[in-house]
This record gives sequence, structure tokens and C-alpha cells, in this order.
Amino acid sequence: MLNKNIYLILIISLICGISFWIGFNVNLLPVEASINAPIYDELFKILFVIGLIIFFGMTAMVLYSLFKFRKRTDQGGDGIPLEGNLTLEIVWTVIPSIIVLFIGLYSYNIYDRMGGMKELNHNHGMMNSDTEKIWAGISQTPINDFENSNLSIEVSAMQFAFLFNYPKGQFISGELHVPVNHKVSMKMESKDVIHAFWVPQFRIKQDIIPGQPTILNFTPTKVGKYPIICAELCGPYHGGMRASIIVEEESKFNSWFEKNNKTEVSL
Ligand SMILES: [Cu+2]
Repeated sequence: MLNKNIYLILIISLICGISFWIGFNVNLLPVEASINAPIYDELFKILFVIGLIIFFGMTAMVLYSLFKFRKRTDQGGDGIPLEGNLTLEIVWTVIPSIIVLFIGLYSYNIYDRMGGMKELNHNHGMMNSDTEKIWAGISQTPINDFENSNLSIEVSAMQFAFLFNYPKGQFISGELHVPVNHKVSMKMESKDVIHAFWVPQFRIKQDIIPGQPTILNFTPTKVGKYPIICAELCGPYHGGMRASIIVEEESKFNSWFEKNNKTEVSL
């Protein structure tokens, strides 16, 4: 009996060890290019480890059972009649409950650290003010903060394109240019149906809704060109609704901005 328990503990530790090693060393995600990305990836890694432990644990259990409980040649009939096992039922209810509860609380913590809960707090104090209502969004800012922000960009989404309006330069661009390590504040609105602004490398995604502006803030941390993908099925050419975000050094951004400043359209 003691021997059996030692084997069990060994196998469980081995499975946990391998799962943690894979979870924290095998990177399945694209580069981390915004300050939100490392926070989000923390959650992803933990979910990956939990998934691996369950996968390896179940596989080991199935293989063990296949071998241990196989039908021997001298056995006949349908096997022994089994009905219920209270201990087992409690175990397989309690463990998943703890895991689900933990994931729920941890996800909430991550979402809060990404700034997702800010607007809820703001709204309580602004119930009676005539401030424009801003709906959901990560790293929320009230509309006044958006207007005062150094780099505020108005995003319009339509079937099937994104347009980026730089109010301070009075020009519209089909490409989103932003300076690295600067907070960008975007006010987004759709002209027709629901779209979504998604940059996988930034780990941010926000719906763009007709008639209800949403605010999205982010701070890019790596120079480069990243895809902006519409992540809400918005019509027959939804799959082609893409744009690019170009993160560049401040000086390069400024010269791009000056080049386009007050000109009408640079598509
Ligand atoms: Cu779309």
C-alpha cells in the first residue's frame, strides 16, 4: 500500500513538474508589444499549466485503467456490478470547483490590472453630470481625459475598414501610427454594425459599437508593424477587415505627423 502511494505521489509530481515547465517555457503567443501584454500572458501561462495538468493526468489515468482493468482471458460475464462512489464524487466536484473559482478570481484581478474596471468606478461619481456616456473599454478614461490626452485618436469602423482620425492634426489615415512608450487614447465608434479592434501583439481587443463610443487606451512598448484585425463577424468581407498599426520612435512619428498635418486624406 505504501509503495502504491509513493508511486502515485511520484507520478502526480512528475505531471505537475512537466506541466509547469512546458507552461512557462513554451511560448505560444506572439511578441509582447504593449504594457498590457505581460499582465495578460501571466493569466495565459497559468491557464496553460492547468490545462496541461488535466490533459496529462487524464491521459495517464486512461492508460493505467486500460492496462489494469483489462478483461483477462479467464474472466467471463459483464464484470463486477458497481454503483456510486461518494468519495470519488466529492473529489471530482470539489477539485473542479476550486479550479473554476480560482480562474474566475484571478481573471478578475488581471482585468482590473489591465484597467478594465476603471470606468465602473468613474460612473458612480458621474451619474448626474452631463458627461457623455462611455461604454466598456480596457484602461478606461472619462471622455474629458480623452480630450486632454496628448495622443487622442478617433477610430471609425465600417464595413470593411478602419479609419483613424487625428483631431490634433486634422487628418485621417488608413494606417495607425503611434509613438513607442507613449499612452495612446482612442475613441472608437462604428458607422454600421458591431466591429472589434484587436491587436494580438498588444493583447487588447475592444468592441466598436454604432451609436455608443468606446474608449481604448494602450501603451506600445516595441517598435514595429502589427496587424489590426476586426474580431467581430461583421459581414461577408469580415475576414478582410484589417489594418496596420505602426509603432515608431517619437522623432519618426513626429515627422510622419507633421507630413500629414492638416492635409485631407493620406490613405
Ligand atoms: Cu468588422
